[in-house]
Amino acid sequence: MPAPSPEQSPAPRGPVTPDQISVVLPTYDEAGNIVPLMEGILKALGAEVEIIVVDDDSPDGTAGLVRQFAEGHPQARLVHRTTERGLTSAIARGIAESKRPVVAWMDCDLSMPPADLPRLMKALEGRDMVLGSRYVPGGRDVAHGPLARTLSIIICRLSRALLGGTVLDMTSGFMMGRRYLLEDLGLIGDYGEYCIDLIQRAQKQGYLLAEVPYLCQPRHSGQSKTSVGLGGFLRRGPGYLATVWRLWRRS
Ligand SMILES: Nc1nc2c(ncn2[C@@H]2O[C@H](COP(=O)(O)OP(=O)(O)O)[C@@H](O)[C@H]2O)c(=O)[nH]1
Ligand SMILES: [Mg+2]
Repeated sequence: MPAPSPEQSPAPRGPVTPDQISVVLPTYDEAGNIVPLMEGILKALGAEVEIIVVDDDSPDGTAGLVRQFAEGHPQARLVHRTTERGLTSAIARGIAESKRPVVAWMDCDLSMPPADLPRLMKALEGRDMVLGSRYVPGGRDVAHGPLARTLSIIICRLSRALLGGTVLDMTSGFMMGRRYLLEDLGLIGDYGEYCIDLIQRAQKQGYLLAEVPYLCQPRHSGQSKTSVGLGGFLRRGPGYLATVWRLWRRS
């Protein structure tokens, strides 16, 4: 389905307010991060926002902390999965659980500052999807070492060179999109690959995207689920390259 023209659906790209937004938080073992993150989201966007945590039965008790938090904060709710595992499917589940016209999602290790959400919300006016970017002017990655940063930049540059489009941070994962786009395109692929795939298909369909610079911080507490550096690249790299190849072949 081509991108909606302004006449077709009411205010498809109108200004966005927190009561229109659900923030989806995919968690696996984020007990040391999830409460400060939820507090940061409520501080940044106010009490009207909705928070949906999708936890895959984390052994560190993340789910229990969310339940406790939700008792005092009705904006927050937990989706506790015990038979499914995976970042992309957790985000897709959160989008399906939300009933609001705008859905945001972000990593839950405090590498993506909740204080930047209002800037994404502002940038969504006149657009269909926005993403936090490490690679536009003003953006930076201080979370990963030089090798991981270089490998990430290579993947992003290669994606853009082969797939076209204007987006620099093709593996952002810090996103805010309108429901019609998310329902039209859906999420395909594991881990960060879904991001390359979603951005490429959205641009190809004529949806309007924008990047908002942010400073990607080191993980606050707990372990990375992808392991950085060469190990992470060898584990995740082939999947990214296969996704770029698949999209390129189809483009
Ligand atoms: N629900 C769910 N979340 C996951 C899973 N794997 C990773 N995550 C979450 O995905 C986000 C990114 O993971 P992270 O370990 O920070 O990846 P890195 O930044 O690439 O090192 C974090 O919020 C994780 O808790 C999973 O299997 N299920
Ligand atoms: Mg991380």
